[in-house]
Amino acid sequence: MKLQLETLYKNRENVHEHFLQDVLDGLNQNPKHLQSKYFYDKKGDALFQDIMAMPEYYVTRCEMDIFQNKTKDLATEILADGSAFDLIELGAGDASKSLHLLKYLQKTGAKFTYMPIDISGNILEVLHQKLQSHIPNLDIRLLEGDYFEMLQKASKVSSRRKAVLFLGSNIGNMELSEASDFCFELRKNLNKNDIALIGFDLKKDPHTILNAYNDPKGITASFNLNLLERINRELDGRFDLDKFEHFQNYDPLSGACRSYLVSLENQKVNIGIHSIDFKKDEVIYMEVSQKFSVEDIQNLSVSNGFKLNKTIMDSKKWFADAIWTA
Ligand code: AVJ
Repeated sequence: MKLQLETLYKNRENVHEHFLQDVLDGLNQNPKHLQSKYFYDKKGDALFQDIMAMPEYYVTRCEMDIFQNKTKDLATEILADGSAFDLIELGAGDASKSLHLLKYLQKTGAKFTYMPIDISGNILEVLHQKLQSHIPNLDIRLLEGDYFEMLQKASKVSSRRKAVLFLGSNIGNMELSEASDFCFELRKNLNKNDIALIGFDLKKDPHTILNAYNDPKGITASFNLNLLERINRELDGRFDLDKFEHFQNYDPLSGACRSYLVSLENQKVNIGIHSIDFKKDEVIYMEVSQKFSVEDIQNLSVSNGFKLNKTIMDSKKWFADAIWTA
């Protein structure tokens, strides 16, 4: 296996500075806000694994159903005219879904390089090990960093046709306007006939959705609270975790499923030399997990210059992988 690790973050100091600045900016806003991209440190990665194993969290299983049972449909779209290509995965994580696609593509004899991009170097290491044992002859190039910076990097090192995967309803973690901006930016980074394959969690029974983010064991709560712990660990924060409580909400009209941490009392929290005031019942808005209708998906593609090729759903029709052509 050929392997190269590209990273923007050779300089760890730099990462730390960004994290601190984003945290302070977010907590000085009204309403207070923390960015969910910071959930994924080592402990956050592990907690997300626990979330995916919960019976209530259907999202991963539904998309897995597509990747296991509709692999051929996915591959046909990606192989397109049969020319060599780069298969770029944004936010690859442990790539447990794409593994099925990679194996299938490998078997067809297709000529391609797999380029997983993830913000977590830690998870890329795990992924590297896994790919080595599962698909020995896979051409792979790991890219650690932000999506578009790494997408541009990918374009610099190769001029082949691109197929970009953005799975797992990761697009749902953006506000709708941000998701649209993201699609526009993605389109700008692609050439005509390149492909985007994007995973969307679909609007469905509101109870089913709320339960997936409001589990009785409190795993999702720990996942949220871990960001405060991370601030304590990495930024010399003094959050008392017992003084914040997870609150989840799903609005079936907008499709927004949002998580918050509620301050249980008036309190002042120090972060290094800085200090932030919280009123009792004041919330920190943590994350949106946006749900889409098939029509929402169509609008998103067309309004950002893509052609909607095909939408592939799981057997329950709870999740959709949309394939767009630039
Ligand atoms: C990683 C974005 C797919 O929003 O469903 C799971 C993250 N947050 N439970 C999602 C998450 C709380 C997850 N994604």
